[in-house]
Order: sequence, then structure tokens, then C-alpha cells
Amino acid sequence: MDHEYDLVVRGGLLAGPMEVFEAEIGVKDGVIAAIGRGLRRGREEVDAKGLIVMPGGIDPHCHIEELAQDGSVHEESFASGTAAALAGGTTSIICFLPQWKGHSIAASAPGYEARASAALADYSFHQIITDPTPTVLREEIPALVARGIRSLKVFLTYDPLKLTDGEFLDVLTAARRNGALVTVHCENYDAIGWRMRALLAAGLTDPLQHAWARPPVVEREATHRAIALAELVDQPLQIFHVSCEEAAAEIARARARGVKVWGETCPQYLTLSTEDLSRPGFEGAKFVCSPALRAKDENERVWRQIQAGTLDIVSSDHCGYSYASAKRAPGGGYGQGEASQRPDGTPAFNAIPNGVPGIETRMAVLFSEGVSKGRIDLPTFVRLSSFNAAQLFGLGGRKGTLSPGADADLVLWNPDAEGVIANDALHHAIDYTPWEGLPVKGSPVVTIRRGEIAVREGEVLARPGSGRFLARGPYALAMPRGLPPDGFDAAAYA
Ligand code: DUC
Ligand code: ZN
Ligand code: ZN
Repeated sequence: MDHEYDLVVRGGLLAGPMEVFEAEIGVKDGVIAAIGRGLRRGREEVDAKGLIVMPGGIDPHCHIEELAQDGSVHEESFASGTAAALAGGTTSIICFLPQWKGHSIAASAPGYEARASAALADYSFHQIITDPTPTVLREEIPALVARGIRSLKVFLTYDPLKLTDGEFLDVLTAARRNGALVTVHCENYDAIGWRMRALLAAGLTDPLQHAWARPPVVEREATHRAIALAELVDQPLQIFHVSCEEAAAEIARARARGVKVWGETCPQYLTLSTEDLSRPGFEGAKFVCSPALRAKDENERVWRQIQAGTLDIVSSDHCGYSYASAKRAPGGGYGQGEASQRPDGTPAFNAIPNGVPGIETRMAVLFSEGVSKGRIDLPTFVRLSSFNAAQLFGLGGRKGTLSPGADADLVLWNPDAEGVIANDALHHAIDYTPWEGLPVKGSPVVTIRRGEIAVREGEVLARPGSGRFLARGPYALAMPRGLPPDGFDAAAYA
């Protein structure tokens, strides 16, 4: 018998970025072919009764198998990281192509793109720029954009990564020339170094002091500066991992001036705090990430920035450092300053690799703490977990939406399932989750990637290598406003 659809999802409540409605979805050749009622039978039928059907998640900020210049590599591989992503309801990720200082882009992290071809989820890259030489700016960035890599990531802190303000202006200018978006890690490098040295001199070395070394003011200052420099160049900008109200307020103020700037946050800044960094012994290392976790009452303030629309993407900033190994290897990853040790031989706060794993738990934590607890509604959840990332990174119409012609990336979600997060049940390669023991209400049941059932009830069915590279073309959000200060367009002469 001939079937009009390869797959039909029936009986579910569809949740899109703006609306919630009951309908069926018919899939053909990996694409949503029809949304309606009374669709004819598909070759395969999925019963979504009692479930919410949403666009598959997009995690636009995850560090997977990253190769550092010192030879270290993140533990999470493309195979394990994307299996975990799918199991958590995420069907597309954007991770990072490294550039090592002193090297061209082409010569940095050789073979990295080939490694990514083991992915199970669809993937794209942000290109990290650490050394914006004339060749990088004039030749390598245009070549990247031509290959569909349309976003550049820069750091205003971290020893081997940070850019000066002048270098940042050069990257913004090159991005504008090529229609790419810039995303930025905002913390003041010198301010952190100054406080860090004082803390170490005072003999304060615990994981909690990671937060003391980089209080909200260092994030707020760098956020303000990054936006100001982007405004000068007339270049759109996204601020990565906003941890506090003070930094979000800089974004809100700039938006009120009409500046094209967007803000991302992560589940860790909505749920975890310095109370976790203060856990006994070395346990706090599990929570060392940057920007640092804030005081407990800051969580609710960050939620308010989501509710106000200032922060419009929730990514994981997934980072693969296991507690038993990488977190104890001084200076083995994102960190700053001379590696030093605590009296028990564990690394001092400044030598603990920065980052927490969260690619699989991102959507469940956001749903449970957001939708189930009444902080956000379903369409907002969809915007935060997929739709807005698709729009901002040039995947609009193809990903993050329930509409005919879009890729059939779906997650079927049980809003009533109650459980507790446990690392034993996760698919990532890391030996802990910072949310161990967190009760959650709502969880993914089936993940469909381009019309294929990729995960059912926790069992990953997709094959390694079945993920596809997502080339991204030109799009409106990454375009400048055409309003340089005083009408003089310095970037046109740079
Ligand atoms: N922050 C982290 O916590 N990890 C990776 C890099 C970053 O900026
Ligand atoms: Zn960062
Ligand atoms: Zn990051």
C-alpha cells in the first residue's frame, strides 16, 4: 500500500513559538509535509496522546571534543555528546571550531570537522577567533562564511583566548563585511586577574573563590563594553551565558536604543548558586563555570529577565570535564592564571577547568523549573529551547518550527512525568551532573530527527554519523542597521 506520509504523529498537543493547538503532523522525506486533522495513515504511526509535540531542541552553545592548544581535549565526543542531546530532546547543536593563538584557522585543531561527522544530531559551528591576523580577517573568515559557518565566537577573558578591544573591533568589522553574527563571552580579564592574585595571596583557594574572583561587576563591565563596541561598528551581537541581572540590564538598555543585541542564559544560572560552589571538600569544583554561579536570590532575577524577553535563548554551555579526572587536572581547560594547588593536592579555584555538563538535562530542567512551576508558558519554552536560536543563527524556517517545509525535528514530551535527575541515567561521557537529585516534572518520551525516530523512552536508536552539517546562508538578523555613530561608517574604511 502506498502511503502519503512516511510518518504521522497523532493525538498530541502541538506547541509552537506562538501558539498551542491540537493537530496531526505528517512527515515525508524527513520534512514536515502537512499539519492538520484527519491526515491519512502514514507508513509509521506515532501515538502522541497525552503528550506535547514541540520542535526538537536547538542547543546553540556546547563544547564538544574541543581540542586545546596544550593538547588537552574535552572528554565528551561528538558521538556521546549528540546521543545525550537527542536523549534530552535536542536535535541540533552548534559547537565550536577552535583557533589557537599564533596559528591560522586552517592550522588549528586539525581534523576537528571530520570528528564531528560522527554526530547523531545535526550540527553547525561557531568559529572561535583568538588571533585576528590580516589573513584571518581578510581571507579565512570569508572562506568560512562561504562554507556556511556564519557565526564567530570571541572571548574577552581566558589566557589563551582573550581579545583586546582593538582586536574585538577588527572581528566585528570582518563579521559585518561577511554577514556573520558575533557572539561574545563577557568578563573583564584584567579585573579577574587582579582579584584572583589577591585571593591567592590571602590563601583563599577553594572553589567558592572562583565566584569571588569574578563578581557580577566584571561581567556587567565587559557586557557594557562589548555592546558599546558593537554599536560603534554597527554590527549585531549576541551575549553568551548571561548570569545576572546587572549584565542583562545592559542588554535591555541597548535594545531600548534600538541596538541589535541578544542575550543567552543557561539552566545553571536559573537553578544553581554559590551555595553549590560551597559544598564540602572539592565538591564545589563540579559547579565551577564562567561566568560564575551567583548568590541564590540571583536565580529568580535571571528568570525575570527571561520573562521580560531580554534573555531569549537558553543553551547548555555543555562542557566535558569529569569530576574524578579533568576537574582535578590543574590548568587542563578553560581557566586563568598560574596553576596552583590547595593543601590537599586538588587545584586551587583558578586552576579548575571551567564548565558544567548539561546537554541532556537542558530542556528537562528548563521545562520543569519553567513550565511546570508556572514561570513560563509553553510557547515561551519553545522560543527559548529552539525557535529563537534558529532565528538568531540563520536556521529559521528549517529548524525550531512546526511548519510545512521545515525539517521534521520533533520532541514528544510528557508534561506529567515525575522523576529525579540521576547521572546514571544520562548518556553523556561525564561522570557527574550538577543537577543530581533534582526532582523534575516533565520529560522527553520520543525524539524525532528529520523524520526518523532517534530516541524512544531513553533508548537511542539513531546511528553515529547520521547527523548532518548545517550550512547557514545570509539572513536578516545578522545584518547591520545602517546607523553608524554620526553617520560616519568607520567600518567601511577598516
Ligand atoms: N565557560 C565555561 O564555563 N566553560 C566553557 C567556556 C566558558 O566560557
Ligand atoms: Zn563562555
Ligand atoms: Zn561556552
